Order: sequence, then C-alpha cells, then structure tokens
Amino acid sequence: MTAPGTPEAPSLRQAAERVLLGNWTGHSTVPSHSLYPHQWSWDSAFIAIGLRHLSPRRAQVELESLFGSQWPDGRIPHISFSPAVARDAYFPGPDFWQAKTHGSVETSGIVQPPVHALAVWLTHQADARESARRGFLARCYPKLVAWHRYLRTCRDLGGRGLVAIVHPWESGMDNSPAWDDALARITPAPLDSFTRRDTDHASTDDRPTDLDYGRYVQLAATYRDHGYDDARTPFGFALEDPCFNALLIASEHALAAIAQALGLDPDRHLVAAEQLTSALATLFTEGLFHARDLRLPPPQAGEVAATSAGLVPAGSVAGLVPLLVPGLLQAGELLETAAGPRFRLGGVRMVPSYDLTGPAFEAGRYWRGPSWFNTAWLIHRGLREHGRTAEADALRNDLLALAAGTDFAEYVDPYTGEPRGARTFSWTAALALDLLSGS
Ligand code: 2M8
Repeated sequence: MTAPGTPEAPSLRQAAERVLLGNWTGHSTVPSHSLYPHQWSWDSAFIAIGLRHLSPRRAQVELESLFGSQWPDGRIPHISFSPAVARDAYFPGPDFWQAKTHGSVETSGIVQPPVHALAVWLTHQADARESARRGFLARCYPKLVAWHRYLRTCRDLGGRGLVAIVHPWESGMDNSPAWDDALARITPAPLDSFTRRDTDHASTDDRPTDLDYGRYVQLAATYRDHGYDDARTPFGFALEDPCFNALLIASEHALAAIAQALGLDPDRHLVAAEQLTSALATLFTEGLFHARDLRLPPPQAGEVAATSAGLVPAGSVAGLVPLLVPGLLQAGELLETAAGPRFRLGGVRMVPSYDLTGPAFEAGRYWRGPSWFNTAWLIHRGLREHGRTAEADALRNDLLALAAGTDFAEYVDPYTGEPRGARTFSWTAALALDLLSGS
C-alpha cells in the first residue's frame, strides 16, 4: 500500500526508470547530460544502487566501467571523461586535468567519497546468481581493496588514521560553509584564466561563486603540477571530513561481507572499520561530527584556538552522515541534533545540507543549505540502522514526494521544496527507485 502523501508508486517507478535510461550512455550513466556530461565517481555508486532494481547487470557494468578508470596507485578518480563529449563541454575538462589511466581513459586526478564497496555489495545482492556467473564480486574485490589502501595510506595526512580530502570537490559537497575558512587561505586563480561552463546550464544563484571557482582551480592546478603525488604536493587545503570517513567505514563493513561471500577472511576489514570508527570519534563535538582542518594556523599569542582539536565550527549534513555507521556510540546525541533546530528532521523538506541557524545558510545555493537526495538517502539508512523506523519512513516518503514533484531535481529548498539545479538528475531517480523497491 502506498503511504499517505507519497506519489503513486508505479508511475514514479516508471518515471525514475525513464531518467536512468535517458542518462545511460552504453556503459555508464551521466549525472545530467547538460551540467555533468561525464561519469562521476560517487554518482555512479549511488546510481548503481538504484539501477540494480531496473537491471542488475547494468548496475554491475556501471561500477565496472568506473573501476576501469582506477589509477595504478589505487585511486578512483572523481571524473572519468567520455571521449564522445566535446572536450570543453564541462570545466575543468580533460585538457585541464591532463591525467590518463591505462594510457587511454582520461580522468580527473582527485577523488570522491568511497561509497563504492557498499554499492558493489548492494548490487551483488540484487541478483547474486548473475553476479556469481559474471564473477562480479571476485573482480571488484581487489580493486576495492586497492582503493581503500590508497585512501588509508597516501591520504592519512594527519597521521590519525583518518582520510584527508585535499580539494572541496573531493567531499562531494563543493561549496559547503565547512570549507570557507580553509578556502579563504587560498589565493584564487585569476578569473580571466578559465571559463566556467556550469553557469551555462544552471542559475548563478544556485551555483558556487566565481571566487570559489578561482580557488578550486588553484588547488587542482597545484596538485596537477606536482603530478598528483600526495607525498610531494604542498597541500594548502587538507581536512578530515566526517562524511567521507563514515562512508569509508560503511564500505569497510561491506568489504567484510564481500570477502566472506568469496570465502576470504573478513577480519582485516572489520579491524579497519573499528580503527576508523574510533578515529572518527575525535571529530565529534557538541552533538555533531565536524571536519578537522589540518592546515589551521597555530593561534597567535593571546588568541584562543577555535577548538582545541582543530575542528571546523560550521555544522553541515556531513556531520550527520556517521549515523549510518553500525554501533555508533554517538548515535543518540546525533539523532537529537538531527531533530533539533539546526537540521529540523521532519520539520523541513528532507535534510538541509547546512545548519539552518548558521550564519552562512542560503536556502538555494548548492551545498550551503539546500536539501539533497543522496544525503537524505544516507540519513534514511542511518535512521534504519539505529531502529528509528518512524522517522526513516517519514524521510522516505518526503524524498519520494519531492523526487516526483520536481522532475527528479538535483536539490531543493529545504523550506519550500522548490527545485534547484539540474532536473532529471540521475542519483535522485536512482535513490528514489531504491526506496520504492523497499530497500
Ligand atoms: C557536483 O560537483 C561537481 C564537481 O565535482 C561540479 O560542481 O561541477 C557535486 O554536487 C558532486 O557531489 C557531484 O558528484 C557532481 C556530479 O553530480 O556535481
């Protein structure tokens, strides 16, 4: 039976499937043909999670094609460029990144949150027989192990057992206010040295500012000019992000399940999950997980440090994502914060990307306030993990109603539900399909 307030399931399912079919390119799915016309890393993981209900085989191919762009050091780049798309259709494109893997696939050089092992495990479960026939898990497992190894070694820049991001794009929450202070220390690339393409397709009010873009370009160019070598690059921006690390923990748990299904010992993954979970606890303060800024200048004489642990004061939805970590000790406090005035779970549409009471809140601008479907899906999973079924069901129904009512918008105003950014956006359709399928 369809819950009250949710759109009629069969027609929503068909509409979501149409979006996924329309954005399919033959081996992967673009987030949006206009705004993001290539393959994105964490988008592909979310897309596979929905696509598995339409075609388990296609979901496998989606992930396998992404893994085809993996670098020899194990990193999975955040964009895999399509040779069929004009080289300047998206900025920064392949000519900016100058990165190639296996001699042919052109990619970016930075990464995105590691949702991939979770996506592989869920995709496998959708049709275990077809997965076994194609050797899906056996082929993905070593790639996922190499990916996590890269993150846990080359990217443990703080030496605390947590992964650091070195560019706001690596968080997937590009212009989150959580990055403002760290970004303010970066000298932007001159605005006349590059041409944005995103504002050709979306309103400038819904997108990051030109100043943000100047800094994004500068950070990426520095990494590129040091050969994307983590040991050599003088990273001006390095933060331990709670969302990124929580997803790595969820993915280590998924890797343990994958190892077990392959008859391998899952212990190393369970140990990794445990180590990461206790390191993650150092990011918790005042009811929320916060990013740690590894480049925070030491306080001047007489000045009080912002927080003793170098934690960024801005609170964002990234700090709620650890809810999906099994057995999380801070879950009770985190649930209180989610329901309180800062995020108003159940009181506004889905979950805002940034503290509703924060000084930088903007209801329509990208990751500075609007509610996103992927983070709502993650929080839904977290609520279920901690037995909060009623809140999980309410969030599910809200997500489905918004997906249906906005033609699968990229993000929405948390107060009005008004659509923003792209329409027929792939992960919105995929994750709606997943929730419709009872996941
Ligand atoms: C957005 O990020 C890209 C850069 O990677 C952009 O703004 O051009 C973010 O929302 C990110 O999370 C997402 O993966 C990407 C594609 O949907 O778009």
